[in-house]
Amino acid sequence: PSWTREPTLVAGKPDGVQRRLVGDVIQRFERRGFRLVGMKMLQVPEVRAPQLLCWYPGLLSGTPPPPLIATQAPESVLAEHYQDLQRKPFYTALIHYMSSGPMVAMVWEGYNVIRASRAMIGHTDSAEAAPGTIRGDFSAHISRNLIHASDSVEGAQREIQLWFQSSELVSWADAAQHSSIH
Ligand code: DGI
Repeated sequence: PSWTREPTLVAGKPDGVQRRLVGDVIQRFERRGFRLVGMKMLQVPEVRAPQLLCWYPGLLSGTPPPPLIATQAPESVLAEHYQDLQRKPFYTALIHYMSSGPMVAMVWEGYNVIRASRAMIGHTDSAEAAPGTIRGDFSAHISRNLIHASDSVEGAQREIQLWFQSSELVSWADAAQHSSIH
């Protein structure tokens, strides 16, 4: 099926907080009619990008270096969050950036919110992100793209469990549906 009601994880990344764009993100999701069921500000303990390139097998043949951060800090929530990217050349810089300042993590629910939020945030690469999307309106570089949103039902479940305790999520109904209004 192409529709779901599963909640999704959306996070204002450190540059989103620094640039005071979190409110705009929240407003876009609220106006779309989605329901905010969890939100918190947090900072992952800072992970420094290594300054020196050490020897590693494959250095001479040009093979990209192994992921230094992932092997050193497997307990890091970011290492788990970006587990699929640990072999990418930009991984270390990505973890460094994500731990460089506070973030705002949110859980949103609503009809097809996972797919809709991907459309709202826009393409990963700012240069490809359509005007009108969050990245297309505010981001100028792929490595500073302001916002995260889960990209699948399985990913959303995994990420919500990773970033939130179940006690931090609040289930609520629209007040207009309450028969007790008087
Ligand atoms: O789900 P997305 O954030 O849209 O994209 P993703 O899960 O493929 O990548 C996670 C983040 O990693 C992305 O938001 C920015 C960063 N990233 C992805 N591809 C590149 C990248 N950063 C750099 N510098 N270069 C890349 O090619």
